[in-house]
Amino acid sequence: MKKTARFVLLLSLAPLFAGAAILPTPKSEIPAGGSFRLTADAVLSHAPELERLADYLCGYLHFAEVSDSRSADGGVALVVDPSLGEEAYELTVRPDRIVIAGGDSGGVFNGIQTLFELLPSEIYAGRLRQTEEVAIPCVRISDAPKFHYRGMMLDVARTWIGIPAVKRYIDLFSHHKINKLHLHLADDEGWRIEILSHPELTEVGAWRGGDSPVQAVYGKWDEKYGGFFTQQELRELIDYAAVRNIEIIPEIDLPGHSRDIACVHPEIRCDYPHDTSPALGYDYRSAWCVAREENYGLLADILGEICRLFPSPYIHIGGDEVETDQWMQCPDCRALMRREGITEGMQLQGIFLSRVDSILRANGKLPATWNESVETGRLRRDGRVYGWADVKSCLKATAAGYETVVMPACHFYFDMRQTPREDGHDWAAVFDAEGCYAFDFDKYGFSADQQRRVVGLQGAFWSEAYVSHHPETPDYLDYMLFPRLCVLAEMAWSGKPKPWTEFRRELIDSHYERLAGMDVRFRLFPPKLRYEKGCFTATVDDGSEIWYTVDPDTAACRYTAPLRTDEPYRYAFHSRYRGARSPETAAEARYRLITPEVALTSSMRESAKAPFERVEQYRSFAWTTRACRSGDWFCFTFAQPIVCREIAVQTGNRQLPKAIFTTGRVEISYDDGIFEPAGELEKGSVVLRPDRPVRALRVTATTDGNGCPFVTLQPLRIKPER
Ligand code: TNX
Repeated sequence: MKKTARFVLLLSLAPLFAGAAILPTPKSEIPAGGSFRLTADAVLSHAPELERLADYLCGYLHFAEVSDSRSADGGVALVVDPSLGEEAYELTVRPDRIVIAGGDSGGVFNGIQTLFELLPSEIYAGRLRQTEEVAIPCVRISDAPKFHYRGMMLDVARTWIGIPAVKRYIDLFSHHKINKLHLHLADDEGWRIEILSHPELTEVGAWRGGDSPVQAVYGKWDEKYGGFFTQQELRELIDYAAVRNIEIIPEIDLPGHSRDIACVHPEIRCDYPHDTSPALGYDYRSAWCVAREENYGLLADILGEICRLFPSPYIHIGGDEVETDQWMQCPDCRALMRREGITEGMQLQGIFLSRVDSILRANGKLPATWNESVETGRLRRDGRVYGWADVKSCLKATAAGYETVVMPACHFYFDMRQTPREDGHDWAAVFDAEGCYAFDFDKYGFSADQQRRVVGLQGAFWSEAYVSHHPETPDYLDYMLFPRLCVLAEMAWSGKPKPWTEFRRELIDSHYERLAGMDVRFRLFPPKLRYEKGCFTATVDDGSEIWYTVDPDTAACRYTAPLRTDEPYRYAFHSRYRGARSPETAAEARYRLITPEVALTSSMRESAKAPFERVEQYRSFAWTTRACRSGDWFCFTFAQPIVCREIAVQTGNRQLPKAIFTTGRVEISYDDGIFEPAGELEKGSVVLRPDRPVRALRVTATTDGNGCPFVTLQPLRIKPER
């Protein structure tokens, strides 16, 4: 009886892992005959120095015994063989035992991850209890990484991402053999690391909105929003990551992106009479004054503590997107420029960089910086460059001889949206997993010499839009990261040995199951649609379920057969597989917009750079010259009353609730010229479904200020009646 049950179980597990593709692709994989039977009686033996990895493995698999002496038959052995090299490993599954030999402990860790991929995906939740034995087909896998820097950046500054979530991502990244976590710890909207000598940086600067001197920028106006890591928590996090072969590289973004610390320490800004009236008295400037000598004392305190806390040899000091006009208006900076015989803001940034560089070196560390530092001409040869802006910046940094982390936004910024109508930024590109895979050193013309300067690849998630997506739940972040991170891992670990179609197939057939086992709410590729002769057909090639909705706000139904309709714009489709979901997809007709003639008036003045006519002509957004006060308004008046099924009104930026009417009400005037309440703004926008022809539409602010020196307004998005 028992035998039969075991036989059935083996059969049902077999298709899960027999022949499953390993991701990232190993260098060599040689199948052998037979299989190893993993049972609850298995023994784990490990080299004495691998005790912590043995503990780690015991968190996932049950062993009857763990020993740090010689390996025994019928078990798993973890050994170190330095001849294999850094991070490399050999995983041998034989009928009598499994041996994971690593060049170092990182190599053993990587081998363990590959072993996990040979097991049913319950392993990731620690739910694989070998009460029934699991058969692992015999194989010999020899593997080593292409790059020793395989990184992921998380911006915990704009949206606070706390310890439990960061630990979860460390686990998820490490399952993909990612070995660096770049933590963006300070930016305009938040300071996230305790500094013992300056407790005010977190007491005050870790919070924004409400009564904080740091104003909310991305919504959450009244709520005091934030959080920070204590040094003790970070020590534990560094250790947690180290066990998982991940090094944490901290970043404090300097000398720009510093509005938060400048709100706590206003004296670090340039000293000149600055007009704060456009932001209703709020000092929106975000750069450190280069000429103020005391600033370097404060920086020595801050960076000194960071250098002592983090074992990483590099400390990232930012350097991106500095608004140098502040320096140009500062008498002290100008005097410094005269003394130094320089004329450009970038050169001033170079002076700042040199000063911070000296602080780091005095603490035994080297600087890591964004690609702008190459332009300053002051980055020393042993500094590390992170090429973010575009591919060109990576080409330039490597040509200049810098060790470079390649992460151009157009392939590696996972805050970019994945198709045009999904959430996320689009300033660099709109790309999904395939777009990430399209990055190619040869195609972009990196010479052999330049490629030698590449230390590795990195993905990034910037979080200014995340704050408005329920950051308490991981759905949005999971969706933005996966499966793009799987692609990053493939490229950084193995190069790109397969064509996209083959890799995509393996991702779906072998890795979706694992991602679901890790409880990742990842993004599926959307269903393909065909609308022909009044009939909608939807198909997927990943085994997921197809669902559809009719009209907005209706419950989803399971799609089982083609749908007959002559109103295709009413239908939207998506697919689901366990916790994963595809974006919505629909016939173009659903998204068609009309652009009736309209005039825009406002209680606020337009800025010459982005005048109101852009919005009237449905071209792009407009800017005002100051933030709004309660009572400020925009009014759209149509040349003819318009008939439509939907009007979307949006103050602020697209996909990012910044420069909005923090709160506001919307009124519509129909044919009688009287304005009637039609809705309230939420995060600066609202969708209206008027039931009569609309003559005019008015949006009125009900809160003073928005944390910016201006308001932006998007063109109306109007959908035809049908
Ligand atoms: C540019 S990347 C930035 C970030 C933004 C990001 C949004 C970089 C070094 N600077 O401050 O969050 O774009 O994609």
